[in-house]
Amino acid sequence: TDEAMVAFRNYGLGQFIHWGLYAIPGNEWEGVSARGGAAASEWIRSWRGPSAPKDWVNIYDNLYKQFNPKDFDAKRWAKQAKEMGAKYVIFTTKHHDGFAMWPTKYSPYNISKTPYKKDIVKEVIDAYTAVGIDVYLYFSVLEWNNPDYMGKEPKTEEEKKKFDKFLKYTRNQLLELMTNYPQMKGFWFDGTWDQSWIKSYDFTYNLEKELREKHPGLIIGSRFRNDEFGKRHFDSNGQMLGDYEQGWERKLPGDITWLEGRDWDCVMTIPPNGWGYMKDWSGIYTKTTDDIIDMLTYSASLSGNFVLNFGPDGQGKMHPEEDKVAKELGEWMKING
Ligand code: JFZ
Repeated sequence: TDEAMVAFRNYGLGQFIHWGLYAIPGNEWEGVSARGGAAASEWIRSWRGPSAPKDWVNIYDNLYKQFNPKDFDAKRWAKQAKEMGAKYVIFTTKHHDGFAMWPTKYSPYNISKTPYKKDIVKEVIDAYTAVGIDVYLYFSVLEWNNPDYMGKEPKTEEEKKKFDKFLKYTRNQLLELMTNYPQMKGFWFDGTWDQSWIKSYDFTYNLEKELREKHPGLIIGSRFRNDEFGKRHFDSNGQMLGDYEQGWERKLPGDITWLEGRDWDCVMTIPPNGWGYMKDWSGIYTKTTDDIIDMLTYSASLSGNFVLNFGPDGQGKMHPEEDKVAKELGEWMKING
């Protein structure tokens, strides 16, 4: 609806949170850094090569048995985001590893199976909503550990059956999220770069329609139905996809002709790459609060939302450098926001 879009346009500053099982290793395992093998810490499950621990995928897929964040307090996060001046938050409900941070009925690989047990998505939504911050849900369609997921077009009858099952599963989870958390404002889709997904045009077209019908005012980014990097997203009829362009990731739009008639967001990390928790920030160039303010004001001048990422650790605490930027940015926002 227009009203929801007006709210989106007025956000200016948002917070992204990448939190999941990848927070436990924090881009290293038993003292060995995965930086060479998996550039982004939330991609550590795909750590390969000689530095990777033996049986790594299996170790990773069992990390959920240790997930019990003793310092997690969604209210503290929400307070920090509020003080920073964020008007909306995007929270990872499920990243590429397939682990659900809510107790989904559709997969056993979810938060209820951890020692923590409680519904983290609910805690985040309740805490942020209580302080007046809108909540968007990050959702990766791609799932590395789902046997029904294929990174290619299904060809054989068996593959087609699997793929169909996967599409139904995806639909179920999205409807479940909207039903469980009616306060949610939108989805931030990811992992739709897989060709078989993109080509099942009818499915995504119909699903987007259904999601909108069931949740009036729902905001969906351009990536749901296509994810060609560095391009504006259109469907085969030349129709722009989604409510806003999700194209700019860790970079600001250079070619501003792209922005004509289009709302947009830019999501940004403080380290060069890596969205999940990284223990060791030494030896990398991290953005200063001044860098962030430059990017934020540039985005605002072109009517885009700037979304700053945080990757809490396995216990639920932000990295000290993130705390510092949040505090300094908040001081600036109080005067200039
Ligand atoms: C994706 C994820 O793979 C990553 O882990 C993180 O969650 C990030 C927010 O999104 O990575 C991407 C997706 C799209 C682009 C680049 C990285 N892109 O459009 O350039």
